[in-house]
Amino acid sequence: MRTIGLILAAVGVAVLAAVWVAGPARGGASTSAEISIHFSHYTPSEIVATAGVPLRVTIVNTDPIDHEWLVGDAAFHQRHRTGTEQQHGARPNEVSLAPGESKTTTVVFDRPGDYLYICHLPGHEAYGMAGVLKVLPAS
Ligand SMILES: [Cu+2]
Repeated sequence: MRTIGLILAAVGVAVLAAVWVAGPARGGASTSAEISIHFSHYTPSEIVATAGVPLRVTIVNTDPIDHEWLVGDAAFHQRHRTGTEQQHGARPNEVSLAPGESKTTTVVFDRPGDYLYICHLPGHEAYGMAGVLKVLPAS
């Protein structure tokens, strides 16, 4: 139990640090965020943006294996679950990361809603490699 407590404390510090780096703007929405990938999980697993406002995202892959950061709606993810595209990079909402690699992209969603970000490399989504980009209505 003591070990679990220490792990939870470490996760809490990481989440606080991530929130601080992201710099919440109005209504908890950000215009920039940093997402760390560690042990095939995204931290933070939730980021908030505003509809129509560009969000600059830096994804840091600290793992020694390839990962992806693909963000979009349900239909987008269904296509990628069955897709055969090995490398992404031509579209701002599709990022492939080599081991230890960091990349920055800028995405804009015009419609409010929840857009998942998922790694669709085999087994990664099932392992829990998913998060949500919440897009709030523009005020
Ligand atoms: Cu992955």
